[in-house]
Amino acid sequence: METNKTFTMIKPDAVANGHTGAILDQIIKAGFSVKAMKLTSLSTEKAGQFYAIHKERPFFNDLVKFMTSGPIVAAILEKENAVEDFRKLIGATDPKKAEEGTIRNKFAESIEANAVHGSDSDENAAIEGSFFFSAFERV
Ligand code: 3AN
Repeated sequence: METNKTFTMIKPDAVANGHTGAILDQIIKAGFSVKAMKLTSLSTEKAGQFYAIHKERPFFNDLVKFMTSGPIVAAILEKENAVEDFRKLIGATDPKKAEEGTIRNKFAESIEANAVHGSDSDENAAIEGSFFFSAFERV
């Protein structure tokens, strides 16, 4: 299992509010390199699959609705200790609890519209990355 890659999405709130450039700048300045990236959008089916782990949670339907409400940017990022370092860079799920200077502290609107996703384990980083990108993708 690779420990040097993570997966992120810049969520519909942050893309719609024009924060894509500033968020990518903060990610790159923190030492991550972008290995793959695309501007895309999630279908209801795909968003449901991506967040299947939260299926029984009361916020699941709203989360799927939010994640399909507009374009997102999906990316695979590389850095030593990527998963843990990226979770530190984005801050807590609830932006009110996110540390000063973290991406969610600066750009998130609410616990749901919280600007960015970051994988929570090496295993999920690999699963989530392959959800959006294939290893030998070429145009
Ligand atoms: P994280 O994205 O910090 O790993 P998770 O995996 O617990 O957080 O939750 C996935 C997503 O579900 C969050 N990014 C957020 O958009 C949404 N979410 C989590 N908890 C809540 C909640 N209590 N109310 C509304 N949305 C939530």
